Amino acid sequence: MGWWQIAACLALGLSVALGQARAEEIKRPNVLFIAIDDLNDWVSCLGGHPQVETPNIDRLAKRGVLFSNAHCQAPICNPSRVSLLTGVRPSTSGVYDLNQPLRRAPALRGAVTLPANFMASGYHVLGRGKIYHGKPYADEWHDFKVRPDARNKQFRVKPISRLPKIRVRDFGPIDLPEEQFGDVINARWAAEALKQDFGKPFFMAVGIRLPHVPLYAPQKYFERHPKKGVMLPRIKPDDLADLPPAGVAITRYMDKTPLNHEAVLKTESWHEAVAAYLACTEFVDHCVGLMLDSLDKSAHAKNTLVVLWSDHGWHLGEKRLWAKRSLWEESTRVPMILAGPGLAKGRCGRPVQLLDLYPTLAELCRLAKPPQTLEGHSLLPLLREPRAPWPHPAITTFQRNDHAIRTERWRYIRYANGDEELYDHTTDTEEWHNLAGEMRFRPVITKFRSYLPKVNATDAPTR
Ligand SMILES: [Ca+2]
Ligand SMILES: [Ca+2]
Repeated sequence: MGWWQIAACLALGLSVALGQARAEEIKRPNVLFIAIDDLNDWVSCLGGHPQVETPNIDRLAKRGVLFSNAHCQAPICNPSRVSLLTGVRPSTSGVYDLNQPLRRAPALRGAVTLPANFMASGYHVLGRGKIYHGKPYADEWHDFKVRPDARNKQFRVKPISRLPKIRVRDFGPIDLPEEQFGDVINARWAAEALKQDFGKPFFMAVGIRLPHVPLYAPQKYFERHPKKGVMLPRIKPDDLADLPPAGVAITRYMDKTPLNHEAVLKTESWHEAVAAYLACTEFVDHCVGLMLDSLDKSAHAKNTLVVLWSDHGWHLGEKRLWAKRSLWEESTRVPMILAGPGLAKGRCGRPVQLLDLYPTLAELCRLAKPPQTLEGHSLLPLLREPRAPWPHPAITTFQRNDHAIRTERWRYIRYANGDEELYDHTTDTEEWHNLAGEMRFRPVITKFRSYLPKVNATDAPTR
């Protein structure tokens, strides 16, 4: 038995006792925790793209708090999810990239993850799909599978797009009934599971894989977006001219992969790629709807907190980038909604972080205090009053010592080599005009430098 299991057993024993005592005080809410992979702000309630229609995510937003200025802590799957699930920043854990498992990071030794904490705090903990990047830790769940129970056939498709043939970066409609898509299979599993009585509160996590590439969805979702009518994101032709060298370097990282901007232009695939992202996002919204419909009809309808989030955003040609791995708004801004009993309804523009979810759920569900320091802030003040004061910025870290700081007005970026960028969102929501070189903004930059994380941990071990 390793240190982790021993710690988990001790925590479990302790908090089972605590949990039983508390259960008698007041009923704790169930949690339906919906994780979406690579979904940027192209959902209708966030206004990121004028043609997208996401009625189910919108109706969830209407019955809770929609955080319209929410940001990931790392613009890549694994470090974003590790940060959310431990409540620890990438710059503290040293988990910056894909192949750094949570349990190999010395700074996370003994950390109790969010699902482990729910289990130790007396919840029934179950899930499907992608919650962690890679396999979940079996000892944190009563019932979990990454892969759908039924066989899904979407992974047998030959590449469709005109880009160099590689399935993992591909996009297009595939002629399969929706029942054979993994996300539908998992959403239907959740819809069924929500009909059950677990005899105690539950934490149910459902990870939806789309709109992660390959961007495959049933034909009917593509029919809504014929490529000729699709609107491309707005681009400033000389947008890169005012970037410092470290920023320019980031705009080149996709060049050696099949889905790069030159290849998209050369094969005239931009419209189709945007259409595919829109189609897949609307298909994701359909999956969210399957779960919400079932929840609404279930006995849990009035006592379930729904948390919806995406692990980071996605570029579709802005700053000639495809995918993520940048410190600009396209990569860091994420949909984040909390709706449930006793929470306010409204839109909140305060800068908040996925990192804030652990302390928020810990407070709302009265979880055990974990051994690690939670570096986010409970959102409860904003869940009660979305316009409440909020002094904290949102901080995103990309690799070691590259950080972005987002407030309501500004985005400040500082790379490890000292290069800086500054954008004023009151006049420049596209982040086209880098103001870092202008003398009049020196005081703003000086203030933002003081917000930078003080620790920049060395890289955690790889697998
Ligand atoms: Ca992702
Ligand atoms: Ca620019």
